[in-house]
Order: sequence, then structure tokens, then C-alpha cells
Amino acid sequence: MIRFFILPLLLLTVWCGPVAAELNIKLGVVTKPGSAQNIVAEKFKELIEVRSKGDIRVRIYHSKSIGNETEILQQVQMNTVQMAIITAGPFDTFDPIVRVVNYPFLFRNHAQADAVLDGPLGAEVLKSLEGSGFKGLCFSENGFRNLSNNRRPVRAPADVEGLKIRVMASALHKAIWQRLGANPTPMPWPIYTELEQGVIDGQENPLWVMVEYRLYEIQKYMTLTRHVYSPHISVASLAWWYTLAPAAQKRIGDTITEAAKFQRRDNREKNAERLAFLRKKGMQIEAAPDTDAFRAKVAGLQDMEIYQDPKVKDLLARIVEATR
Ligand code: EAX
Repeated sequence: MIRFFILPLLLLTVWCGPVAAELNIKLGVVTKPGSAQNIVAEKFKELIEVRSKGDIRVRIYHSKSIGNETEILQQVQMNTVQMAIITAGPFDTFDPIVRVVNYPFLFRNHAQADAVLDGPLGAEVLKSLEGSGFKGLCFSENGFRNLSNNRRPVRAPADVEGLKIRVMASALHKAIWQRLGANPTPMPWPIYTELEQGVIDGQENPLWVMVEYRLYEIQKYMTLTRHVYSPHISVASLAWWYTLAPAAQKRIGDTITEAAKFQRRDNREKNAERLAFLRKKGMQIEAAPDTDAFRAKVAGLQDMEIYQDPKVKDLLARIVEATR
């Protein structure tokens, strides 16, 4: 008797088991919902879950629930987290190649940034990350970074003198603010409390950060310095990537790129509105700083030690040429 029941049961398990070839992706961002990184992450999740009919599932870990950006990247290296969307700055300690995309006053506008980053030069940056265990997938954006502080209006580099400015974990960002005469302090994101308590006078980030993290509550002055165009890089764990079938790799790569492009458009569309909002909240905004003076102060930065790796130096030279 029993045999008759067991056979169909066995067949059932055989049929049902492997059909659900589910891929579960843990994706990390440091920021909270509403942030630039989260918009990429949520778009990616939405698109890929629908298109794979649930075969690929994405769980987003955000709001520092699995650590700061450096710590998330370490988990991606170990494949305990499969994907992440991380500001280019903190990649600096893993691969100095990112110093080329964070070079000050490199890109004049968004179109130029997109052309370089989505083209062969950007592809070289992504490829280089494989040396540190990351599969570089695409660039989304934080945007152009602006200085804010709570001490005084800043129009020219002389006004920056002695300000304590929080910077990302990046040798380049530290060097930039040293050159500008500030007192840069590397610190992981977020930094609201440190600003509020006056441990630091200021910080630098794109407009969306001022709004989403409510920095207008505790920072009186902002200067549209646009000193660095700050991308995020979407990465996958290389150890995990190698285990995927080519079709899955392609689907993930294409979908995250689509999400990144969606986010860049979305971010840019909202900037005018954000600026108006920050003004309304009482921030004093210097919209026409002496950019030439800032640029002159950081000129020659490519001759510093941080650019001496031949591969980095060579790629920087070619990107500078492409953006002339
Ligand atoms: O993405 O650390 C930083 O300044 C980043 O730009 C911030 O996490 C927002």
C-alpha cells in the first residue's frame, strides 16, 4: 500500500523542488529611504522581482543597519552581502582608481559626467574594482557636492580657513580640504549629531542630502561650490558573481543600470525645488562663489602622492583630456 503513496509524493518533491531556483540578494546601502542610493536600490528591486517573476528576490538593508559604507563593502568582499550601492568616496581605501572620478572640478556638467562614466573610461574604473573583490556594475549619482557650515558665509577659499569640515573616508577628499585651508576630519555617514554638537563646523554633500537629512536645521550657510561630482558605484560580490549563470548576470547588470539611469534623472529634476526649499528654511546660500579661486587652490593635486600609482595617474590623464 505504502509504495503507491510514496512514489507520487517523491515525484512531487522532485518536480517542485528545483523549479523554484530562487536567487536571494542581500543589497546594502548606508542611507535611509528617500536617499539617492535607496532610490536606485528600490527601483532595482521592483524591476527585477517583477521581470524574473519572483525568481530573483532582493532584500534591501538600509539606514546603517549593516554598518557604514566601508563596512558594507567589506561584507560584499566576503559575500555575506551580495550587492551594494556605495558613494565613490569610501572606495578610495579599497582601490585608489576611484580618485580619478572624484577629482575636483573634473566634470563641468551632468552630460559630461554621464558621457565619461557610461563610456570606456568609466568601464576601466569598474573593471579595476575586480582587484578588490567587487564586480563593478554601473554609476548612479549623489551629484555635485556643495559646502555647508555653521560659522560664516563662504564665497572664496579664504573664508574656508580653519573650518572643521567632515569628509568621507577618502585620502583625496582630505587632501582637497587641506589644500583649501580647512581642517578636514574623516568620519563615516551619517553626521547630524556631530554637526549639531559642533564637533565639526561643516560638511560637503549634494542638495538632496541637505534636504533628506535635514541639515538645514543645523547648518546656516551653504555655498554652491560643486567642487566634486560624486557618483555612487553599484557593485556585486565578485565571489558571488562567479557562481551566477550568464543569463542571471546579464539580467542583474542590465536592471541595475536601468535603475541607476532612472535615479540620475530623478535626482537632477528635483534640484531646483530643493534649493528653493532650503532657502525657505532660512539657509543663507552663496550661489555664485569664486569658483576660479577654489579651482586654482586645488590645481596640481594630480602631482600628489595619492595619484602616483601609474594606473591611476594614467587614467586620470586620459579623463582630464576627455573633459577638456
Ligand atoms: O550619500 O558620506 C557622504 O558624505 C555621502 O555622500 C553620504 O552618505 C550621502
